[in-house]
Amino acid sequence: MAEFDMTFKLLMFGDGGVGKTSLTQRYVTGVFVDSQRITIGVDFHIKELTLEGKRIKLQVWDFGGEERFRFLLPNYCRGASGGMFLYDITSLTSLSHLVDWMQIVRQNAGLVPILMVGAKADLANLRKVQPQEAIETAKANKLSGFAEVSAKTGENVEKTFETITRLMMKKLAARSATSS
Ligand code: G3D
Ligand code: MG
Repeated sequence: MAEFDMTFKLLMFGDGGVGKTSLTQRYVTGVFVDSQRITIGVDFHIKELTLEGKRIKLQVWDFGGEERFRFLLPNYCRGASGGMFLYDITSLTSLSHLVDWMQIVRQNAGLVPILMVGAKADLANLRKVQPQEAIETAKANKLSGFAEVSAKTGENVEKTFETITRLMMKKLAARSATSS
């Protein structure tokens, strides 16, 4: 049963501490792990899903967001089909770093679909970033969509990974159409 119709490489990127590892874990294993170790470099996970009748293998690449691991990023971006930029809804700084991250990702992965993802949506009482601000930033930087998620409660997690997968499928279909 190891037959897939498509394989996608999905990048999780954004500052250290915004919740990339927790979100990846929640999606891949279905649980929230309360205390995350710091990701060293990159972690790699596989999730299998079926969408629109297609069996899809999703490779989720979870980066260490720390400055000292940034030198690894260009290499890991190569061959990516899409990505999620994560910021923490309680940190304006984490949103403001979008441009730096996007520059590296665009340069090395090209014009692949990328979602703007506000993490830790359960911490609404500590909110510093309004959805509207993130949506405008996403538009200004040509991202493909926006969602808020909580790895802690599971809110919107599955749906958001499905959204990016559909966008990657669309992009792949468009590319096949122009090359044949
Ligand atoms: P990173 O991989 O982007 O560096 P992590 O981020 O997934 O390691 O998460 C950083 C911290 O934020 C962790 O707390 C983690 O538990 C917390 N966190 C992640 N996602 C959520 C969420 O959806 N809701 C809440 N409330 N917290 C979240 P620690 O205490 O381990 O530093
Ligand atoms: Mg991490």
